Amino acid sequence: MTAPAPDAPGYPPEFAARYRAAGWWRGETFGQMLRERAAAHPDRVAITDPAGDGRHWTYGDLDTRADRMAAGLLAHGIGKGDRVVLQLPNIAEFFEVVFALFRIGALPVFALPAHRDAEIRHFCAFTEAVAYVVADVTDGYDHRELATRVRAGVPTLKHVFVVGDPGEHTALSDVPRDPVAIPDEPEPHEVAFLQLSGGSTGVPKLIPRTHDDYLYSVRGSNEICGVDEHSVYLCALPAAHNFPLSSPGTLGALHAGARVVLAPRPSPDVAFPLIERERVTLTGLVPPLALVWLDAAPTTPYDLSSLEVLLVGGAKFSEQAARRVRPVLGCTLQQVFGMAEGLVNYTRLDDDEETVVTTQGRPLSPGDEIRVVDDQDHDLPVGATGHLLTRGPYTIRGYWRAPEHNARSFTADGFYRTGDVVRLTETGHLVVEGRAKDQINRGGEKVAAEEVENHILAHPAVHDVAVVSMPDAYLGERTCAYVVLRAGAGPLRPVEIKRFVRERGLAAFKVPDRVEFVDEFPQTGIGKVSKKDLRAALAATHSTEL
Ligand code: J2J
Repeated sequence: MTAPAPDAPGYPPEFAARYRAAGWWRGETFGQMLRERAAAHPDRVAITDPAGDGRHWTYGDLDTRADRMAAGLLAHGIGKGDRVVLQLPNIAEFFEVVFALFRIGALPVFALPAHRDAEIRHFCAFTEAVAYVVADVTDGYDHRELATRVRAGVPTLKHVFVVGDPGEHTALSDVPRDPVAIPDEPEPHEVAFLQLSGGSTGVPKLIPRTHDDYLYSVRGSNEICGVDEHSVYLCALPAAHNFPLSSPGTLGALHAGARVVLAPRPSPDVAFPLIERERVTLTGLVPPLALVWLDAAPTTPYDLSSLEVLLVGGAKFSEQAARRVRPVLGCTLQQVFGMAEGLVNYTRLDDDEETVVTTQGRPLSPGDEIRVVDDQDHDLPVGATGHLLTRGPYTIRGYWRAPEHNARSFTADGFYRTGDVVRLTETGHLVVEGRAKDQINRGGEKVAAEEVENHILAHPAVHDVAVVSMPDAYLGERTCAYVVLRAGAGPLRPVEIKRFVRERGLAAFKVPDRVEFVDEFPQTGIGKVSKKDLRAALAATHSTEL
């Protein structure tokens, strides 16, 4: 009898030994990290949350709150290995809950605020989550109602904790208890949380990250981005996303003993006053937001002079826009090409300007192994464009509970197939040239074509569908759904398809931006839909509209 596949494929022992010997994995957990920082400088502010009347939590406050929340969660029967789906906006409670879960060894599943019924139901059901944590109402949307619907269909889901007015659920503020000894503390090599993959398949895959590997990526990022105890990091993107969480992000800032400032929204009207008031020194943005900031900065009355570093990543930042960062914002640009699965590349603070504006950086770690290969997995010479494969001390060896998918997404010797098409320069920097995965990168928000296609296919009048990217001046790409209707199905308007998708409970950013009805798709030689031809048709017909 063969043993059941583990939930999370681990690092082979010889690699783990090498990563420890190199000092990359230090045998520390996130819970211990916060404990040490709180002991070293209890009165230093860790988190500034401008919501409401504004709150400043010191390292001592955060540590105590995490302990009390951990005790309360244990009292609710939540313990090591349990999954807890977390869907919170950028508020201080996010960190209170995350560190409490880290301490008891329960695994946060990092949902995004934009997710709706379809995604949340999947995360809760697939992970057999025991709890779901939400804020009452965000941006006019009532998450308590969503929680009620999800709970009705997911038998494992015993608790819904709500920040604010709990309605029929439990108020998060009622959970904390007097601290207790943690019965079974997590080990550094164990999985700390499940991050979401951008994905190219029917449902998003879950990414198991360990304390050891993630702490290394955070520490390494701090070194590269110059984060120290004097830094002030503005969290402008959704806190749960891998980029603002770890590159170097809020966890980097907390690791360095620095301060995190939470922006409820990333727009200049919210972020610029916060930069001035809190003397923010660095932040991370996706390219469309960076463009908005670049346009708003010249006329802003706010003083942005404290800003030293702007990280831009998540999607390709155009060279033209990259060149404007220093003159307009007066700070250093760092391009970051990262992925929740692991590998993160940064341009360095001392790279020359040409490298900073024309490349997406080089790997964080000397332990990152990079291969650029052709369609048959043969290595290509430096300078040639091909598929990026990677393996290293903070890149996963497999998705959570996905053995078949893992066999496709990883090589036999453990390299992750990123789905990105890149070119290496002589200096070891990477230039992202395109993508082989069936995904649309909508300004940093990833849309898996197959996921949206499956929802559209559920429409009774739809015979077939292909979702592809179309070029967009602001977002880089938007989504277009080509739809073939069933014979005899009445004429349909694009808005009806969009509404149908929205009503199935998909995040708004996945609703197709455009719907085109066609009689048939262009075919490849082997009878598959040619998405390449569909994309080319869109580029030809719509590029003049941009
Ligand atoms: C082109 N494509 C990029 C870039 C990511 C830091 C920064 C970003 C992410 C992230 C992250 C890109 N130029 N600069 O996790 O820690 C595309 C690639 C990549 C995918 C990963 C981090 N930066 N991309 O974006 O898991 O296609 O992580 O494989 O959301 O985004 O997406 P995600």
